[in-house]
Amino acid sequence: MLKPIATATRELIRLDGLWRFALDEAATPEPWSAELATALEAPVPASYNDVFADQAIHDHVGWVWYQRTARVPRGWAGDRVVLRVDAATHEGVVYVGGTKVAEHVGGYTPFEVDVTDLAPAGEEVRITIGVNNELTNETIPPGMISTTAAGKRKQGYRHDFYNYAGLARSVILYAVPPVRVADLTVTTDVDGSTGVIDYRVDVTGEAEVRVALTDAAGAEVATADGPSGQMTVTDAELWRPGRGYLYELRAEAVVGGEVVDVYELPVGIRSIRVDGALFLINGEPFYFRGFGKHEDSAFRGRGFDNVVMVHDFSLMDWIGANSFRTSHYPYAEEFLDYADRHGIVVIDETAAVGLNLGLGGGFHGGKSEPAYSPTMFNGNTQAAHAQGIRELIGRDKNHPSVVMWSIANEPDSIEDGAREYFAPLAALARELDPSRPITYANEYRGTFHNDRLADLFDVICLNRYYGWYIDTGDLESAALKLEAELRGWESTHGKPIIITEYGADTLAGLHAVGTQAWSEEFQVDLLRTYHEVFDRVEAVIGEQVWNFADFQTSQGVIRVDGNKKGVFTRDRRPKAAAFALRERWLAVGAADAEAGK
Ligand code: BDP
Repeated sequence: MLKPIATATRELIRLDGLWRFALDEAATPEPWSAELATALEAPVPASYNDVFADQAIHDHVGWVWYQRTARVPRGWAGDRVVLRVDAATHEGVVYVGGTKVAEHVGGYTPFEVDVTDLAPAGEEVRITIGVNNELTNETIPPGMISTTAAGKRKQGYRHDFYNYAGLARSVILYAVPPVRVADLTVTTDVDGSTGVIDYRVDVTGEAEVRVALTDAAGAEVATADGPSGQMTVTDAELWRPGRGYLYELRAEAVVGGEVVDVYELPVGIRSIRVDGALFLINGEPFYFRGFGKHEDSAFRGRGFDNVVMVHDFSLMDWIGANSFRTSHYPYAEEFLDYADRHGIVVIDETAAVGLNLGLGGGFHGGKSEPAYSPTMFNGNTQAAHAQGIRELIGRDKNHPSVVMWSIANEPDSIEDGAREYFAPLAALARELDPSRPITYANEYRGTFHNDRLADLFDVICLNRYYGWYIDTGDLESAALKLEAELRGWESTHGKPIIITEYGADTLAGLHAVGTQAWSEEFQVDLLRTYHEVFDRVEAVIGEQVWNFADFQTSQGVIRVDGNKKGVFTRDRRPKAAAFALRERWLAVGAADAEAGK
């Protein structure tokens, strides 16, 4: 799905700003049919939960309503007008005037609809968007709704981050020509010093297709005709980690010799391969240094904010990180655009987190029923998961920064049914994108002895908490168990291993001379202990600390105002571990640079 952009033939307006806002119970039965009667105004983009000083809004379970008017620009006459919602978490329904125009399930991927007939050029239209935050055993991520003793509806879930909801990303109205470029798919490879670009252009209507590639200085370096084909660039400037060189692919739809539509896509030429236990980018072994992150900040919840994003990338640069995982859902596409331009490597994850009854926030939970069963994670869950994979790949397939798809975080990988659930999903991801490796992030109960999924994937990603949830405070035992386990995975699978989570909750400002869980010194010691092991095990090709920053979770006895495993606090101040990581990562980065990587 193409990101809306402005070109010579396309225009867009963002409907960001303040929208009228009401909880469903405070609204009339058909809130779309008239002006929403409310005193509340909610910012878009933002999660609504932390914006108001109102516990009922913070804890709300169910539908909320956003509404505003927008004037369709006069100049759009003759164009198709499309309304796009970048994210409605977790389910959205859209009305233009009194007409329902779109419904969508899945809180972290965009949806759009042609509203030309209801939004004539020059007219003002009323747009109403309903957003529902409910999670069930058949949604991705899953959850469960109960009623409290006091009679209130309560949303439970098995993932360790707050269920922020609302319109967390932009809402966009845009104009495109009736005959147009509908989608573009680009994959690249490297052959010696030649860059190879395979492209496919899908067109709405009847048109010829012309394609041209320009370099960063604007010089045309290759052209092609036809809806699909190959272009080559001699002496190509490659997209590399740390240097996000981008060409631009310009796709034109041509009717009777006239260019009726133009779409421009940044293209990074690079190759990705897994070879034995190596992860190769442009034929060079790549070592992942970085974090599992969250879209999370004060007031905004999961709301997209350029300030927070640029600051986070700046801190990642400062600390020497070269990569991150979009744990545990697809992030705003702006993150990938930025990573493309700056050469940051991304593991792109679906929202499939919490498909596991044996875990809760990293803890071994009480488990009473099978995970993969008609009443728990069933065929409908799997269908929603498949749709999440389609939408993730559909949106992000052209980003050079994305080097691997992670199709789930910590699902149950050991029970009956796990393989039947995951094999078709792994096959689907491969079919949709044969050009990238796939993985899933494994939790500690799935060992190299009993895991039933690893062979379906290319890279083994492990989330491990020795010294924290297991053997708390005992780093000697942690090192022994970690090394034994990594060597086991290495010898049984012979695949690359990335530790996609390791870390310790740490209270900024708590210091201790001796070993003391929660202190800043302990976080430093735990990370160092893991690093010593990683450096001894050859198959380990990456370390991503959990987490970049402290983040909000649901309330619970193991969380104090959220998860504190951040290397930075929630307001992005460094804990001691930030300096320790910086020392290690800048040294490794410098060694890589010297070796020409
Ligand atoms: C892992 C989860 C992650 C949690 C982390 C933790 O993948 O989302 O936040 O544990 O407990 O199980 O900190």
